[in-house]
Parts: sequence; structure tokens; C-alpha cells
Amino acid sequence: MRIAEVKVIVTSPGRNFVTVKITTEDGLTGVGDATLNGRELAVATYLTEHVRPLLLGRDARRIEDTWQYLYRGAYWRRGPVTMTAIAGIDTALWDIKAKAAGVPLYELLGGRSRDRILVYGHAQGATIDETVADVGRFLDRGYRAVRAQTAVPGTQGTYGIGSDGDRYEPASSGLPEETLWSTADYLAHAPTLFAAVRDKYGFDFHLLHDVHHRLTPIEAAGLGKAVEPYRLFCLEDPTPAEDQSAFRLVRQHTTTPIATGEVFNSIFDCQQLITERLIDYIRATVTHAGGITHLRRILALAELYGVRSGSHGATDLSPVCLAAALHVDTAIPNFGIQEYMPHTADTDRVFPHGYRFSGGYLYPGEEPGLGVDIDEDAAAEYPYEPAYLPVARLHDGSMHDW
Ligand code: CS2
Ligand code: MG
Repeated sequence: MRIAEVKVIVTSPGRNFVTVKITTEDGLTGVGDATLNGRELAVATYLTEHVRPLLLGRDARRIEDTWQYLYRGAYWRRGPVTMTAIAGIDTALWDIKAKAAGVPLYELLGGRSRDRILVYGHAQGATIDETVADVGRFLDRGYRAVRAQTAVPGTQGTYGIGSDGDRYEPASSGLPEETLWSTADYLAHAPTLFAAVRDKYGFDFHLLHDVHHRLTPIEAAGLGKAVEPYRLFCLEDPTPAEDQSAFRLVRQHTTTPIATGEVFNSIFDCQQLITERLIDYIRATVTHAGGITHLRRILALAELYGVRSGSHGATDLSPVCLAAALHVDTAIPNFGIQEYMPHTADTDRVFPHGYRFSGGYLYPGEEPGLGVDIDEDAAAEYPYEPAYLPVARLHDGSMHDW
């Protein structure tokens, strides 16, 4: 089962996606997501110029060996561009292997550990009243877990507030949007949102919130402590995620569960966080953490230390990533929660898929492989559009974490 072709398809049905499509000599195809928001062409070029020539003629069944070849063999290890490229290849090879076996991918990962995947949706609003009302809309649609974000007076373009209903799309065309951040205003405002949400709807659903790496460790510790009465399912990315030992300080002060890791690309980004039990949910996902092969290693380490999964599922991860994540979620013993923002109709048209949402849960497709494909003709209708994630500045004009 030799690899005959490796295509890298860049398409923008509302936002940019990079997809790897591998075809074997015997005509099997597999797809993998290799989208890195705002840096899409860096990954696409890495794949076409540096990876594709290494794969042609290789045995498509040797997934682990191919992973080791691309990671260990390259000398330059890790990093979001490299690991996203490897993830695209790795995911496509798993898709092929499952199709060759005639089973949905989760069967090759150990079979079902659960029947359905708990997801959380994104409620948002320009005011607390609007966000509270939006939480109600998610609950009405059957969601059992909702993340709540609201604009903060004194800031502009506050992280977490989109203009597009169900989804939050931070990237925009042109140069990066400049947003204004004030930690003091945020810290005064955020707890009042959770109070209003719990006051209106009670405690019979999971409430989540994303801080998006904005706080220092001691600020994050204080926020975690202040919001304990609202019993969050988790507080996401309370402090910049690359400083693993900083989470010790947060942990010492609060029992609010902590989630982090959507920007991680390697097990070494979270080794200390996991082995010191500094977090509760690891948010690494297939596309940015080296594919199914490497994500499984992260999740296996996490299982040993009681850390559960909380896979990143923003709309800048394509339906190929979501499908792959759902197979992993289905199989692993230490599943926690899956983030879910529905894609646009245009994106769903480019990526026909078998997974579906019902009653607060996602169900992976039952067709062989990942259960998702790319319609190359449809993809060609949406050419690449340069877009960037925003940047954040403080009132004095200096840069802040975004
Ligand atoms: C966010 C993302 O989903 C989340 O939790 O943090 O929307 C994130 O901003 C984007 O994925 C960045 O590409
Ligand atoms: Mg996040």
C-alpha cells in the first residue's frame, strides 16, 4: 500500500483551511487537517516543499514509523508549523488505515469507551444581559455545557465576542485588528457574568469560561478563587500556557478546575502540567498536537495523572479535525469534554461529514475511516484569503497576550 500522491488543498469557505489528501497506489484516500490560523501558507509550504517528497512511495500502513521519520528524522523538532504539518499527514494515514480495515477509526483506537460525546457551545454578548439570554438559547437547544463570554466595559474587541451567532471567529482579513485590554476592568466584570448566569438558570448545566492567556499567575489565582461559588466546569487558559510552573501558583489558591493547551503542539508542552497535576483538562487537539499518533500519547500520560481531555474545537479547526477528535474522544478512557462550534454551511459543503449533533452530544460517523471528506471542486470555489488573528494592547499602548 504505497503512497502515490500527497495533495495540499488550501480553501477558504468563510475562513482558511489547509487539508492534506493522501492517495495510495491502490486508490484509497485519506484526509488530514493542517490548518494553523493566520499562518496557513507556512504549513502548506512546509508540506509541499519539505514533506511531500519524503512520502511518495512510502508504505501508507507504517503510521508510527512515518511519524518518527518526520519528527525524529527532521532534526528540527516541535513548533506549531512542523507539528501541524505532521498532524495533517498522520490523520490522513489513520483515515486510510481505517478505510482499509472497513471500520470507523475509533475501532482501531480500542473501540468505544462511550456512546456519545459531551460538547460545549459558545454563548456570547455585548452585555451581561445579552450573554445571559444567549446561554438560554443554548440550553433550549439541548446543550448541557455552555461557555459564556461577554464584552468588558473599558476594553475594545474583547476576546470571546463574535458577530456571527453560534460561532466566534477571531481572525479577520487584512492586517491584524488592534484590540484594547484592561485586566482590572475584566477582573471586576467577569464574576458578575457568572453570578447572573447561575442566578437565572441555576447549576444544572456545566458553565465554562475562557480567559485566553490574559492574566498573570496571581491574577488568575484570584479569579479562580473569586468564582468558586459559581462552580465552573473549568476556567480555560487563565495564564500564558507556555510557563508550566506558573500554574503551581494558580493551583495553590483555587479549586476552580483549570483547562489549558489549545496552543500546545507537543507532549513536552504539558509534561509538567500533567505530572504535577496542575491542570484538570488538557485542550491539545489532533491538528496542532502532531496528529492522532501524538495526541494519544499526551492523553495516555494525562490518564495516569487524572487529567481529562477537553479538546479544542474552534471553527478554525476544519471538520476533518473535528471528525478525528470525535473518534479519539469516543475511544479514550479519560474523556472530559469536547468544544463545539458548528461550521458555516459553506464549510460543511466543502467537507461532507457523517458526525452529527443531538441533545448536547456529538456522534461520530459510522462509515469507515474518519467519516469526512473534502469536495475538491467545491474547495476550488473558495480561494485563499489572507487573514490574521487580532493583537491586544493595553491602555498605555504596550502589547499584551492575545
Ligand atoms: C478559542 C479559539 O476556542 C477557543 O477556546 O481560544 O477561538 C482561539 O481563539 C482560536 O482557535 C485561535 O485560532
Ligand atoms: Mg480558548
